[in-house]
Amino acid sequence: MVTSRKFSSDKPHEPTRRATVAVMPKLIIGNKRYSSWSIRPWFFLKQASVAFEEIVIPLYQPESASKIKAWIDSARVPLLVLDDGTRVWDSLAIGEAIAEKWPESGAWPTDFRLRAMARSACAEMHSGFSEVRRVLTHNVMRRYAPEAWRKVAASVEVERAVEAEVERLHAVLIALLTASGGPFLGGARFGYVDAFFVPIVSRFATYAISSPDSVAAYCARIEALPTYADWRNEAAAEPWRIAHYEYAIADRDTV
Ligand SMILES: N[C@@H](CCC(=O)N[C@@H](CS)C(=O)NCC(=O)O)C(=O)O
Repeated sequence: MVTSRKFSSDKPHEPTRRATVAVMPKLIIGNKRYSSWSIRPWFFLKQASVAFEEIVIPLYQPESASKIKAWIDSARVPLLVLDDGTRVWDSLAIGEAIAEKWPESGAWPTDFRLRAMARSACAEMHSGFSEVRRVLTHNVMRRYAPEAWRKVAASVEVERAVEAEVERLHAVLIALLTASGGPFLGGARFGYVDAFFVPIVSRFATYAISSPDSVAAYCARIEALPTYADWRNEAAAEPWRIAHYEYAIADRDTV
């Protein structure tokens, strides 16, 4: 089902698009290949079949910040612009706005305890895991050999820090799957918490991180979603390549 219309525009007030502005929310995002924060609301809205207009602003270019600032002073994506013009920035706040605006989307579990866990997991993801984010740079198209990431960790201390964060990620995912009974983190429906962990699923695939069986099965479930394939296909079609996110690790890079 087609749920979004795509524009690569950096002109928030272009008159010819006003008709669409009135009826559809807009999601302003960065490159699908690299922008892990952007993909969270994009993935959830797609899964929930909420129609939106998608505007991609290529990141890591001299004019990126000013292009985003034309939309929002934070100069960060993602940004959700609702049909009444309300602007919601930051992936976590966007999840809350989606839950309020589209209650039928099932953004959060209906059960209070599971909802609290889902929100806590998103908050922990949002404020933590800095070494995973820094060392295991996000690129949905790359595939490295197992353990190759250690070559970019630069020190044993950094390797240990990444390992500890990966262990914590495994524990969070197992706790949610156990409490909810799966198949998704909050239970039967794909929720915002699943979308929030999609970039972790992607990083585990990119760096061939080995996971406990239940986590590996969950990752396979997410990777099998048509939305995941759409994301990768659209990322592959993007023209922009940023060296910092495209490095080869010696001759073991399998891409
Ligand atoms: N805490 C923010 C982080 C957003 C963020 O850092 N986005 C990056 C892209 S993934 C960005 O907009 N960078 C702008 C730039 O590099 O110019 C969120 O959760 O939305």
